Amino acid sequence: MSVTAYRTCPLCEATCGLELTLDASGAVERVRGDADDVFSRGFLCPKGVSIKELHDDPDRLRTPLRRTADGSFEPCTWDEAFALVAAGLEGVRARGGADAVALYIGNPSAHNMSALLYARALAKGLGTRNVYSASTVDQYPKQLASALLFGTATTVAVPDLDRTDHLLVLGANPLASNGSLMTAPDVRGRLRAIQARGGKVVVVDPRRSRTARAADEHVPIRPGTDALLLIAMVAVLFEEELAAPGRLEPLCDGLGELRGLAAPFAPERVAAATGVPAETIRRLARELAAAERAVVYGRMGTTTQTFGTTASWLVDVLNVLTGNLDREGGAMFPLPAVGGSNSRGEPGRGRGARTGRWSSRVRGLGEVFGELPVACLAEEIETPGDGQVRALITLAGNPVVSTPNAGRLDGALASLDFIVSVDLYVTETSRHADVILPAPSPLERAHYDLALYGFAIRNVANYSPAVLPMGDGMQDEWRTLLRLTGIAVGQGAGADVDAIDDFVALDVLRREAATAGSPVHGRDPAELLAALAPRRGPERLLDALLRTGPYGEGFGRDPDGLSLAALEAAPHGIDLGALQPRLPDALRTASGRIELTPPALVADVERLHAALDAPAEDGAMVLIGRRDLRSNNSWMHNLPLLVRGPERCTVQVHPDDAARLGLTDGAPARVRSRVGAIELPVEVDDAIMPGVVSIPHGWGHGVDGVGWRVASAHAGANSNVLADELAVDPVSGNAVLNGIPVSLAPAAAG
Ligand SMILES: Nc1nc2c(c(=O)[nH]1)N[C@H]1C(S)=C(S)[C@@H](COP(=O)(O)OP(=O)(O)OC[C@H]3O[C@@H](n4cnc5c(=O)[nH]c(N)nc54)[C@H](O)[C@@H]3O)O[C@H]1N2
Ligand SMILES: Nc1nc2c(c(=O)[nH]1)N[C@H]1C(S)=C(S)[C@@H](COP(=O)(O)OP(=O)(O)OC[C@H]3O[C@@H](n4cnc5c(=O)[nH]c(N)nc54)[C@H](O)[C@@H]3O)O[C@H]1N2
Ligand code: SF4
Ligand SMILES: [Mo]
Repeated sequence: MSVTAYRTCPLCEATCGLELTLDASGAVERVRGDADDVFSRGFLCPKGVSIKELHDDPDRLRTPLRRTADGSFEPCTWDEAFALVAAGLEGVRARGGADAVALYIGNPSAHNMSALLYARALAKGLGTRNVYSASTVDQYPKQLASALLFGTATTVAVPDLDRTDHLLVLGANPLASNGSLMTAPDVRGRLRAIQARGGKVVVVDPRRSRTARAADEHVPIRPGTDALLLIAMVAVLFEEELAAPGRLEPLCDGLGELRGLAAPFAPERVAAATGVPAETIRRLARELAAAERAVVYGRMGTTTQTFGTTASWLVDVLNVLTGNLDREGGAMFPLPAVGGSNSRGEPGRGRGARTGRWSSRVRGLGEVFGELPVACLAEEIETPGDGQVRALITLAGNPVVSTPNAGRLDGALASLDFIVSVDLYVTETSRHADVILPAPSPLERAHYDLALYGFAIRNVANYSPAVLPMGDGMQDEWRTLLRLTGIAVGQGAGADVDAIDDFVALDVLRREAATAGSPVHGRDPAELLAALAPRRGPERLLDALLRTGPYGEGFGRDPDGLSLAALEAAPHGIDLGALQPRLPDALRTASGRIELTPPALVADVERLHAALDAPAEDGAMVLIGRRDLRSNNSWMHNLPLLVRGPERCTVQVHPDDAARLGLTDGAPARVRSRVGAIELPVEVDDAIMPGVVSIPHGWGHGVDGVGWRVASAHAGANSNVLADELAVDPVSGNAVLNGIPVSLAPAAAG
């Protein structure tokens, strides 16, 4: 007899509902899209299907590992593992202080309730300034720009895909990535619907991506020059009197200053640098202004580049100037059921963004949202002195593949005194660990998208309980994180996890009870905690947050409101409706206004002037990345379903460049940058613009000691060996992963 279970897919940001069929033994027989899911309506992609292979993967860790004298790993018990961790971390802290322990938090933690709810306790317990994450090789420029404009890092305006008539996409390829900072299952279907209702989709990208192919227009652009294109569009709006913020005008600070800032960047001046003809830039601006409901959306190509924060800012400046911010069919602010940073406390005003409260020790790059840029990690490990990093905790991250100057970081990790990795596999990173603590498979844990619903194009809430019982010898990841927290706060390896969990939950309720406007303002936190019994762990916290959230039942105040029990009764999710205008209430700037010209971004306009005056050398090549539908950063190449078919880790080169450089389709090329070199097959392809080459990230599994047998057989090369750790967006410290200067030459075959 088979059983059906429903589960939100945790593998990308789209949050698709999966329908799993299990046989009597609990083995997964089939994975399909859940046709009744309120958001995804049956959509899924090949990665969703591969959740079965992920669960069954024989290389996935099912017991803690410890390093042996000969450098290999052996299984050990959890108690043995934590005793080693306690000794390792305590030794490093005794010698070097709190900052000697670094924490790196990777991408899957954003899809994981345990990490989202408990990693902060760990970081706080460690008390280190050396907190790093995948966010500084990703979206921090967008979040920083949003925080400067609107007040918090998660007040990010997302495209109202289902109601817009005109979508201008820069540097995103949602047909491969399934969307990012735009949670939307089935982006392809939603883009087709825009076209079907007579709207237009335009994609600005150095490469004719899948999304560009599906669009009405593809505009090739020189990597790293989006900010120039965008500021020229701003200039056109002012010059041609098309700027019309409408309802928001009285709420905006800096409109006049913007006009002056943009004026020198006429399209005719930026055309050469961007590679976009002036007439095209003018038309893009006019079409955006003329469309009934339009939205500009930028992602990886606009954030992980030298003008990441400034480009992200200008995206929203265009949304404001065309009257499309916070209106239907424009760029809107979701109101998630849980975790919203702009729905608590006093509406319409807040502390605003605070950054640079401390700086990295070696290079002096500023803190952003409590983290230091991961581009600094290797030097913080290698450079002696007070505060030198000597130990590392990695949580759901693979920085040796994912972060710049991967070769240097790989060497730096080998020099550390102690590393503990919480992961599913022995990866390029965790192979350096002294102890690896396994995390359960996605099917062994409950799920709620605490982070991603904050970026969703509809307000949705969907909870999935664990599909399968925990395997023998596994433990919940939140328990692992709290045991690490116990060690961090000096309670040692034997700390009482349940007591720490009670403390964390009580703390959440205490803060809620102290917040004016909260439905539980003034109530007794201990009594609220008792009302959540017998739940504990992430479920208890989730229930507390749902009940006190904007749709919550308020601990008895509104019987029709949300609680975890309400979500448990709705396995296909609860649709909370289309996005609604939320300004001015959602603002959390100190001024209570939209701060359109934050000083840090105004100052960066100087660099834009300099970029205009420094044209690219003839024949110079730059590297950009590329995502593939059947890949997911560094860690899903071990699944046979996803690595089938022709090799995908290739360097794509335009035919003219291939001819000029003597490169042949299928033959190996050597690609070199300031910091490293790799070899990989050439793919001659006119989809990429001349002067630009593309290599996907996340590969390079052919190193000694990884526990990925399938991935090792499809190794590819690590593109971040080429990424320069000194190249960062100076405003956010985010790494430049798109627009890396490289040279190419044929490599000796074989
Ligand atoms: N050149 C270049 N570099 C890039 C990018 C690019 O476009 N170009 N993209 C960047 C981006 S956007 C990102 S987000 C980063 C990703 O960077 P990282 O987050 O560092 O790397 P991932 O490949 O996502 O590795 C995730 C790790 O988490 C483990 N894992 C998976 N699920 C779980 C879980 O539930 N619990 C635990 N504990 N572990 C789990 C996996 O086994 C894997 O080892 O890479 C960045 N690097
Ligand atoms: N299949 C798959 N899906 C994924 C992931 C994955 O690895 N594989 N990773 C997930 C993660 S962690 C993230 S953050 C998201 C990312 O989601 P997206 O941002 O949609 O992903 P990318 O495919 O990196 O899209 C970046 C695009 O920018 C273009 N580009 C490069 N440089 C520039 C530039 O200077 N200007 C402009 N305008 N364009 C440029 C590239 O050619 C590429 O098409 O995807 C998520 N989904
Ligand atoms: S699109 Fe994303 S969420 Fe949906 S099935 Fe694929 S990986 Fe899972
Ligand atoms: Mo990412």
